[in-house]
Order: sequence, then structure tokens, then C-alpha cells
Amino acid sequence: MTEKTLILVKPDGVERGLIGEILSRFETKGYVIEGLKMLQPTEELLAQHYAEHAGKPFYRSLVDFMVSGPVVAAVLSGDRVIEGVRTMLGASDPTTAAPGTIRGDYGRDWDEGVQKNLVHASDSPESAAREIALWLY
Ligand code: FUP
Repeated sequence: MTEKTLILVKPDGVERGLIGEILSRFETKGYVIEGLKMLQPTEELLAQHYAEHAGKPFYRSLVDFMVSGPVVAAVLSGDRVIEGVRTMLGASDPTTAAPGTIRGDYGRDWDEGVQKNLVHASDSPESAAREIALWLY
């Protein structure tokens, strides 16, 4: 079943020069980059993107981190790409993300003020459709 998903290389991934490395992993896996854009996200865009987290204790620091620099948004396609990319990312906390996953291999920092886990990926077909429209078109 061919699907699409939205990934974001977060400000920590861009700052550390990992855009190519991260996109390369997805291409090597066999997913196709259908759209690509680098942008400085606004608070308004992030409020829409993270609407489900509004009001949670980590929300403010999450948004502050995400506006701290440019991000790269990409649409990837492939069979079961939503599940496949989430598996490639690993657990949200990079300290415990399995080695071999992107967060496990390149990430480290995760506490109340720091959510540097390098990449976001849509978690369902509904989220993917919403996030692709939000970030790319
Ligand atoms: P993920 O799907 O792994 O990106 O994680 P979530 O959608 O659950 O969370 C989105 C973002 O919220 C994460 F990138 C970081 C932040 N977050 C926290 O800072 N603390 C939490 O306990 C959960 C999420």
C-alpha cells in the first residue's frame, strides 16, 4: 500500500549538518522524496502542527526549540512509509532510542527544556495528510 508521510529535520539536525545524512537514510531504504523545502517555521505554523500537545507541560519548550532555527520539511512516499519511517526514527527520547535508529545513532539530549530528537514524522495517514498540507503546500 503506497502512502505518503511528512518528515521534518528539526533545528538540531540542520545545525549539526545532518540534513543529507538523514535524507540519505530514507532514500537508501527505498523511499522517494516527493517534495522538499527548507524554511524558518513560525509560531503560528508550529501551533497548528503541535495542536494536540497544546497545554502540556513540555509544549512551550518544544515550540521554543522548533522556532530556534530553520527546518527541512520533506514528503516521502513508499509502501507503508508511515510505519517504516517511524521505525527508522526510534523512540522519542534519543538516550533510549535503539542503536541503528536515527535518534539512537545521532541523538542524545532530552529533558524538560531540551527536545533535540532530530526528526519528526507523521504517525498516521490522517496526520500525514494534515501535515503535508501544512508544511509543503
Ligand atoms: P514523536 O512522535 O516521537 O515525535 O513524539 P510525540 O508526537 O509524542 O511528541 C512530539 C514532540 O513533543 C517530541 F518531538 C518532543 C515533545 N515531547 C516532549 O518534549 N515530552 C514528552 O513527554 C513528549 C513529547
